[in-house]
Amino acid sequence: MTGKTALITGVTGQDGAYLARLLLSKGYRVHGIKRRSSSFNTDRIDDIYEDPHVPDPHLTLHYGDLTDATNLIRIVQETKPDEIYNLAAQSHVQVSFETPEYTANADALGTLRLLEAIRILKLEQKTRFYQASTSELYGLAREVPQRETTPFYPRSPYGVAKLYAYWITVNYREAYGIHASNGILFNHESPLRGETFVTRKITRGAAAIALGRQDVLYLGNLDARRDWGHAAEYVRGMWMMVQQDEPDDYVLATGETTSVRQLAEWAFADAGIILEWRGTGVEEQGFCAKTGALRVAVDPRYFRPTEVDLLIGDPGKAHQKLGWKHETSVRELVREMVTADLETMKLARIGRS
Ligand code: NDP
Ligand code: GDR
Repeated sequence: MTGKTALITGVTGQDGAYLARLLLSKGYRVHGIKRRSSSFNTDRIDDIYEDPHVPDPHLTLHYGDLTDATNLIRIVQETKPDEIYNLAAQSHVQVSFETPEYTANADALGTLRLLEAIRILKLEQKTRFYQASTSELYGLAREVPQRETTPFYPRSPYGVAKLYAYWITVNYREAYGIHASNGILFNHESPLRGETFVTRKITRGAAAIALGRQDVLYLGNLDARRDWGHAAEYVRGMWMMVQQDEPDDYVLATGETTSVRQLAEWAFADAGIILEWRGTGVEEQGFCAKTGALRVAVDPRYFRPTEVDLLIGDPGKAHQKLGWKHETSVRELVREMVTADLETMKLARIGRS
């Protein structure tokens, strides 16, 4: 058991929930920053939540926001963490086209605020820093597969904000000697994935259609290809980066790429529906092979002003230097997510009856 203290921003998100569990299992005291919201936003961590009246809790939540520098400085001062994992972000690429300024404030300047907190509090030699960087930095990919040395060309306000966060992390490492690392993570998913990202939208949609709760699932670009892995394995990679003697930047990926169309086919098959595609482009539709009912349609509202067509990562450096490797295939991941969504929806029905 380590006896270390970690601070996780974005602890209520998909990765925050998996990382908090991992660190607790290793004996860390975990502090998490959660946002004030008008309804509960801690669903993903309710099972590890500890009553604040318990003396010396393992998990402590603090209200905070990446756009609030004084709040961040106070939390870092109070917790004096050995490790900070900066996972908080406005993380939806399409939403970043609607809220570009906020996305820059939270995702780019939020990272700067945390690094400055370390500097202001003179914790440069104590506190290690992990930055949640992303394959969206590659955008219009200049090399296939993408690796640590591939040039960046982001294609969204989200990607551009994360580009600043990437480089300010590198700069504070070089300028002030902070043990600061970037994990350039390709898409990673799980049953805890936010409902509006395409994998979860598809697995929930397939489950709801199979259970007769929904008729048609509307999607955007079916041709987009992503390198999808399992979130539980990727947070282990984050931790491994922070444990290295020297800080550095690493790609985490599976090295396999899959189209949105293929992912939908698998998810519907796992829910008991074989899809047959007809038409092309915005006219493309997916029908149930057995009944002929329309099940998937393209809605251009989900197209992005600038799209990232193809991502596939080369995790060779992480494999060599960290000993990290993905285990779950995208096919297994889809099955796990559909199974979980079917179970949740069936339970919700029992709860209502
Ligand atoms: P989620 O969207 O599931 O979680 C984001 C977290 O950030 C939530 O806890 C959210 O709070 C919090 N948050 C959002 N805005 C703020 C803010 N202004 N101040 C404080 N907290 C805020 O993302 P993931 O868990 O999937 O991703 C974690 C990180 O990794 C993100 O930075 C993302 O950009 C990055 N990333 C993710 C990848 C993926 O495939 N999942 C791949 C590469 C990078 P709330 O719950 O209240 O919304
Ligand atoms: P992404 O994930 O943009 O890669 O960012 P998302 O699941 O939103 O999109 C993946 C691809 O699917 C296409 N797509 C759709 N996307 C959504 N959300 N909804 C749809 O209906 C739909 N139809 C097709 C998209 O156009 C895109 O090409 C995720 C986030 O977790 C980021 O925070 C993270 O940095 C990157 O992964 C790596």
